[in-house]
Amino acid sequence: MKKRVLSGIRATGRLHLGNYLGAVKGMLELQNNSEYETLYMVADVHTITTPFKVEELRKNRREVIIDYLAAGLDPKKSVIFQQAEVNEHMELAFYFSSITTIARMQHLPTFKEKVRQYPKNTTMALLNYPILMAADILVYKAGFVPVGIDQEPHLEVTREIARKMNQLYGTDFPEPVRFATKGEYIPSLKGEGKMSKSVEGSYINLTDSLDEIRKKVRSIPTATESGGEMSLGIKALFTFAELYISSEVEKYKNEYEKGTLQFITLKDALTEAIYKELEPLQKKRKQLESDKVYVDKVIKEGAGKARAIASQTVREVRQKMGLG
Ligand code: AQP
Repeated sequence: MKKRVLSGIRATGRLHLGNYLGAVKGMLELQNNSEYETLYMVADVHTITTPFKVEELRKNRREVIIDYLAAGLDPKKSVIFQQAEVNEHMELAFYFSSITTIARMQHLPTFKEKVRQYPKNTTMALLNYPILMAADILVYKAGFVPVGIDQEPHLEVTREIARKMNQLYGTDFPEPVRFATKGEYIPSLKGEGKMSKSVEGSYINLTDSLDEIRKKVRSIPTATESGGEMSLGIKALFTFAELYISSEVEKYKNEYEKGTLQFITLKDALTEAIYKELEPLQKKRKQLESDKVYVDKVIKEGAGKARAIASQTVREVRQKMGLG
C-alpha cells in the first residue's frame, strides 16, 4: 500500500517563495517518490475564512493550479484538484465539528493571529479553519502533509480529531505528520514575521522578474543594531543565503563578523540565484497560461479522482456515526 499525502494552498493570490520552499518543494519531493500517492488541492474554500473578493477568488483558484503545474506538479503522478469541487470535505468537517470544542479552536495561535489581522471578521468559518483542514486530510486518510512549520498547530488538531473519532466511532483515521522541507519557515523581506501574501512588501512572487526580485531583495533592512546583535533583516538575509548560495555563506558570515561585508554584493548574488531557480517555472507558466483546454482537463479529472476516494470515507463515517 502506498503512503497517502495531502496538501493545499489557499487561493488568496499568486504563490510566493514561502509557499514554494515551505510547501511546494515537499509536495514535489513526495510526488516523485513512488512510495507515495499524492493529492494536492487548491484550498479555495479556506479562502473564504478571511475577507475576499468574488472575482479574485474565481481567478486565483485557477492561478494556483497553473502555479502548481508550472512548479512541476504532474497530473500523471498526482491528483490535482480544487477543494470546492469535492463537497465531502465540507460534510466531514461538520461531523468533526461535533467532537471539537470552541475553546480549543479559540486558543490556537493561528486563530489569534488572524483575529488581530482582521478584527471585524472573526467569523465561524475562521474558527472552523482547522476543522476543515482536518477534514481535507482525513477524508483521504492521508498520513503525510507537506506544509510549512506555521501549520503544525493545525496538524496537532487533526491528530486529536483522528484519535477522538477512532475512539468514539471506531473509524480508522491515521494520525498525520508534517513532511518538512529545508525552507519550512521563510522570513518576511521586512525582517519581522514570516513571508506572507497578505503582508505587502514581505514576499517575492514566483512570477517576479529579475528586476523585481533585485528591488525586493535590496529592500531587506540591513541596518546594524546597537549592541552588535544581528538584526532581523540580516538574519532573514542569511536564511535566504543558506537556502540559495549555501557554499558561500561561510565567506559572507566571516565578512559580516569582521565588519567588511558589502550587503549589496550578498543581496545581488542572492537575487541571481533566486531568479535562476524561478526562470524555468516562469517559462512553463507562460505556456500553460495559453493552454486553457489542458488546464481545464487537469481540474476536471482531478476532481473526479478525489471524489472517488472522499465519498467512500464519508459514507463510512456516516454509517459509523448512525447517520447512514
Ligand atoms: N513564510 C513561509 N515559510 C514557509 N512556508 C510557508 N507557507 C506559507 N508561508 C510560508 C506554507 O505555504 C502553504 C500555504 O499556506 P496557506 O494556504 O495557509 O497560505 P497562505 O494563507 O496563502 O499563506 P500566506 O502567504 O501566509 O497567506 P495569507 O497572508 O493570505 O495568510 C502552507 O503549507 C504554509 O505552511
